[in-house]
Amino acid sequence: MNDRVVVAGAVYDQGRMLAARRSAPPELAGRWELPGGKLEPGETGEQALVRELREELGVETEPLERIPGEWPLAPGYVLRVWTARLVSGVPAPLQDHDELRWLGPGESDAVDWLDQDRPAVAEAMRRLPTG
Ligand code: 523
Repeated sequence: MNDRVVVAGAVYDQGRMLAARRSAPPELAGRWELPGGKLEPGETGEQALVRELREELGVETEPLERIPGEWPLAPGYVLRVWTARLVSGVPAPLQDHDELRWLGPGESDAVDWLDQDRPAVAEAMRRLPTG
């Protein structure tokens, strides 16, 4: 049985990485994540990521690299994460989120990440481009 894939992006801009606070469902609300969502049939991971970030944040992004690994979510779902570059737009919490925050080097512990996002967040912060 194949797990369904949830994609998420570590979006970089000006030497910082974007964190998003979930507003739903109740058991996840208030926790912070790398924004993203479920892969739809026929999409590549990169295509799903670009679509989800457009829908949820109103921005255009370019995927950079996949962070190696895959993390279990609710039964039947796994999380895959890419780094991405902000191409245009200013991120806004249009869906699923009620707050956004840009984190610079050393600031990743400033927010309460979902447990399942933490390994990818740590690696994405290590890869944070300077400037
Ligand atoms: N996660 C998660 N971390 C993370 C994301 C993007 C998602 O743990 N960085 C979990 C949260 C949900 C599931 O993955 O249990 C689906 O994510 P969601 O709700 O953001 O996916 P959508 O937006 O595709 O969901 P629908 O609105 O239900 O289609």
